[in-house]
Amino acid sequence: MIKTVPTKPYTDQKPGTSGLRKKVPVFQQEHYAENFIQSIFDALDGFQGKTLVIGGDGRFYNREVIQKAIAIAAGNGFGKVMVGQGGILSTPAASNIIRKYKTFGGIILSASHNPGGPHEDFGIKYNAGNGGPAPEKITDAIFAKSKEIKSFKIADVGTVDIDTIGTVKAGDMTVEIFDPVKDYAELMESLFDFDALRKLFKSGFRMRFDAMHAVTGPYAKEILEHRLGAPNGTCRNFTPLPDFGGHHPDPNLVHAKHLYDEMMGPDAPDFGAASDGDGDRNLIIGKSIFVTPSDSVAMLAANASLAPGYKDGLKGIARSMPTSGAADRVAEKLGIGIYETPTGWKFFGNLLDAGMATICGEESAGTGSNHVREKDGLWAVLLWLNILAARGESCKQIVTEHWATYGRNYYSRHDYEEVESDRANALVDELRAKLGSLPGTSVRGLKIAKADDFAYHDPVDGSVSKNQGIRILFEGGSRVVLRLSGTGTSGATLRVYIERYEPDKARHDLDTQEALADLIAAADDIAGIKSHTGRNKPSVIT
Ligand code: VG1
Ligand code: CO
Repeated sequence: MIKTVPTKPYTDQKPGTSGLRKKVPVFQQEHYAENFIQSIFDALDGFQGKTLVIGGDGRFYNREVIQKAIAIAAGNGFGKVMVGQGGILSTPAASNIIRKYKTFGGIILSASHNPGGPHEDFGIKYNAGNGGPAPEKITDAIFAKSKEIKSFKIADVGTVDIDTIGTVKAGDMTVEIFDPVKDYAELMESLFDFDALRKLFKSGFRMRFDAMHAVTGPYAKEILEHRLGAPNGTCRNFTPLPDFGGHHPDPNLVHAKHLYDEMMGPDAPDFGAASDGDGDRNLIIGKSIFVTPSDSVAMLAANASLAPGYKDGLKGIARSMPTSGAADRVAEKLGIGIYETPTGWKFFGNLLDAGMATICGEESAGTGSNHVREKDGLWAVLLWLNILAARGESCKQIVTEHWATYGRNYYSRHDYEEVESDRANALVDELRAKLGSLPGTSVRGLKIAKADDFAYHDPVDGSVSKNQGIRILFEGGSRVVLRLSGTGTSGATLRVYIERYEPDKARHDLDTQEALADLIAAADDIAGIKSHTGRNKPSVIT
């Protein structure tokens, strides 16, 4: 029943910030997906007879690749695969299943916040036995295998019914189709005070959750409306669609502008939230206040002990380097460790496994904790709700009080999307070359204290990851960070992160772009953003 099929390597299967992402037509090339899945297995050992979790965010091509993954897993000798019903499994739910059932690892099919459809994006990533994204050592090995692959092993198992819960055989391998929501909902129930949340909704608290036609819909519907009693209609766009209704399932102020507008409107609900394609990101908007993701990490960490799952406090906080320093001030006050990692959740795994960090976060709307090894959109929403219920205050009160206590980190990210790769690389190369000469010079009245290319020394395994983003640090603590995205699928995306700390309470209600205007101008003077990209403004401002 097992065939060895000859194949030729593709040269472009290098995993990025979070797995391999390409346009669907690229994935549809002959053996493209098969090659990558076989390369994952070729980079691992010891899985004979073990269990693999498989699921995805429901985007176009999900069901086809799930069938391929099942057949190749059988061909390579896995004993069992666990597949979310309908091929559905959010990224955090997959991480939970891997951990809860102590499986060997998992394959998650998603291009996350990128759009879906026949001409849009698809992705494949591998998560290891701790439930977290494969570390660089493994993704490098997968890429190396993909460049020398000669054949893949596939079992002739026909089309497996992935829509009916139960257990079937695929050749010698067992296939278990399970409810993708149940275990995750139970995990949330173990962390948060569901009684208090039920009371909150009963008291008339109004919430809007926008699943953006992506994978979080079924999870949000079950947890918010069914288990917590939020009124029918609290969740919107909750049916996962292969093309996400033609939208980008990216919960930010551009792609979730309708939610922002509603939350700023006259009859706004008390609390608004949204999640991305694969359910690991969160957008938080209170009634007439937007909470930046960097602030959200800090505020969740400062208040986490109000939720039962964190009542004993936090061991430490970790944030990616471009994320604002708001969380650092919370860690300092709590007297716990703070860790600064490169962009991408894979770098948090060691800190979480070692018990050094409890809460982690990224400026890109990703927050999570040691309950799984991925960022977790709905988890962040539920922790916010638990804090709102416990404090009995509005989101806006909590935010303004936080700023008054810790100061405010004005923060924004400017993205220049689909820039020609050569032009983006030239910008980075030129900037890198002059980093040594920048300290001591002034731009727009701002004195540069330090300029470097961030390198991460993992305190747990000693590994070093270089070139993780260029930092320009000004005297007084303001900074600009520039890096190229590792999740895009056409051209290059330049990300410019801008931050300024404001201790003065009287200056906490400025417009963010105005508060950062001198730094934005300085970034252009230093890096030549407009001239290199040929753009006079960013494609997306968050
Ligand atoms: C982006 C974000 C990063 C996040 C990654 C995956 O990466 O900046 O913080 O971890 O997406 O998120 P990049 O390399 O494009 O900047 V998800 O929700 O798309 O898996
Ligand atoms: Co995501």
